[in-house]
Amino acid sequence: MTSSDELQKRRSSAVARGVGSVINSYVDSASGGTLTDVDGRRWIDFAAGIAVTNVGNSAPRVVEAVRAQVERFTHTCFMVAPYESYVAVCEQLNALTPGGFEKRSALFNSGAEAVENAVKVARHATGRSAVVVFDHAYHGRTNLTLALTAKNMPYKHRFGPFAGEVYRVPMSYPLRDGGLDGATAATRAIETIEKQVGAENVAALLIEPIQGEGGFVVPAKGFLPALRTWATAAGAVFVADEIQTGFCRTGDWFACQHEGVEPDLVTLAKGMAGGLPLAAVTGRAELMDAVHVGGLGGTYGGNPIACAAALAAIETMRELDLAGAARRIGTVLGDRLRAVAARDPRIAEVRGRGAMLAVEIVTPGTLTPDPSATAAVSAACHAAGLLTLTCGTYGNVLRFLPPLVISDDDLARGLDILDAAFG
Ligand code: PLZ
Repeated sequence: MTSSDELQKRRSSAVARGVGSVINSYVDSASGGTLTDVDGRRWIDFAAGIAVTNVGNSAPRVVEAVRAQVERFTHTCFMVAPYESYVAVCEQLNALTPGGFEKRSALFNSGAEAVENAVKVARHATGRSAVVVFDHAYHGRTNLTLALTAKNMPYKHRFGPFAGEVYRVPMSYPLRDGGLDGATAATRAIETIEKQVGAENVAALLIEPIQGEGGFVVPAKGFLPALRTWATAAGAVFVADEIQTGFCRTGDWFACQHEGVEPDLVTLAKGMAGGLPLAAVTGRAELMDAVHVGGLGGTYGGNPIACAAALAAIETMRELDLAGAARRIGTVLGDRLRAVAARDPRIAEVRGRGAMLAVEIVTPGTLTPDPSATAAVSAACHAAGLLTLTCGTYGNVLRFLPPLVISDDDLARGLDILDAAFG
């Protein structure tokens, strides 16, 4: 088999430099909680392809469903000749997402495309244009979603000008806002909106219930409910971006459920289809159905193979109670991280929920971010065969997103590597 070194050489003269990779090893195969590279090395997976393979890689039901579908038909375009699985995925999403009200869904290919479409729906339904987003937010890499994303490097740098009518307001970030309670942090955000945008101009308030790329920032309790209440009063559409938090990751089907928040629209992707590209906007029927026939779509959105995979992945999550699995993983992982934090003063905070946990790394005794220590710990994990990811506005957050089907054994071995990587 071609080695990773050889592939890396071929890559540098074939693949655009702008597309990066976390590791230089090339994957040969992957299953529940592990990857095997072309050099024969086994990796423990604490990344799940950035919270995608919640049901594991090549999950048995997903493989079977994809195989059956690929033999029946591969693509007709739902806008040309519709098929059942698209409808069935929408039915599942309408039933699973928070809120007992009547819902509709539309399917797309990527998270960014789902976010773009949530903004289209909110603007169309309200007749307003402003979109409110938060500090540290991440919503994608297309032009509109780059405007919604907060961080310059590497996402936005020299890619402007960006779409207009996007307004950024302060997030609740307990470690870095002096521990503001949720209600106070919400008041701060709302005052900014009312002063700088005007409540009556807001089409959508868009928020990740736990921020992903921005650093696994968990807002203080009460922050999301207060914003939800404000959006209702203002006639603005409350959009929860559950692209990274969704599908059992945080120990519930969706992170909003933790505080009983019912968004008007939810954006979904990643975990929903066991690794196949599929995304969705799900929400209030009167908003979704406000758009004229033909106003939403795309060639591949809701591709039949991806829909078959999603139905199988959702069935797997139900059958194996992967929300429960995420809570169990969170307990084991959290206990270990807190034990490491107790002896290592570089860890300012252990945070997250369920199987979406992280540590924020600083210069001891301060809140000064230490991205180089973060990169060094991550590199030590990689050297020992544990795939970890970093994130955060300051690049100083080490995050853990194991597949929810990871075995106790692999989880324990991964944690031993992680523990040792802190020295
Ligand atoms: N919204 C909350 O987490 C994708 C990005 C990786 P796409 N996060 C991983 C990278 O560096 O490109 C994400 C997300 C949230 C939207 C998105 C965008 O989803 O499927 O990557 O377009």
